[in-house]
Amino acid sequence: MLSKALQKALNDQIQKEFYSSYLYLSMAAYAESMNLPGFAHWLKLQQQEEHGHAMKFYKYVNERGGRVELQAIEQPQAEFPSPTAMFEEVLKHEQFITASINKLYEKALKENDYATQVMLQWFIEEQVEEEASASEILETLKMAGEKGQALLMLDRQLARRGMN
Ligand code: OFO
Repeated sequence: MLSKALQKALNDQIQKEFYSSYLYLSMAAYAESMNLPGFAHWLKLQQQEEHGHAMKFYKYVNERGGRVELQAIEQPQAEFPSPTAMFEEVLKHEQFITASINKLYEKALKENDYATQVMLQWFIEEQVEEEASASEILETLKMAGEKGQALLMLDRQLARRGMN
């Protein structure tokens, strides 16, 4: 059985994952408005992944006999100064999520909740990937600049992302 404190922390994390999903869909909408279909495609897949993260926590809380309580999701940012600025936000957000997962893990350690520690290991690994892919795109954007050919090529590259 999950402790009340851990159940609350997991419900908070479900909210953060749904917010991530909502934020990336908002970023996809921005990309569509900028005529960058490859960016939009990448962000929509990311949005689906985030939904999957939320549902992984949802399933886990239920499996442990806990109670899922969904929380309000705030309005995500809709406009960005540029695609680079948007990817700076992606990276910042992923770093925020990593910190949040780490805090959850610390809580599970303190409570000697081994099952939650094992479940969170998947997320700890996932966050390494999430930060790496955001920072790779951000670095490319910074190097290539945001004009013409280079941006178009990056957009084409992002269009090829498959579901991982
Ligand atoms: Fe982007 O990893 Fe979940 O939130």
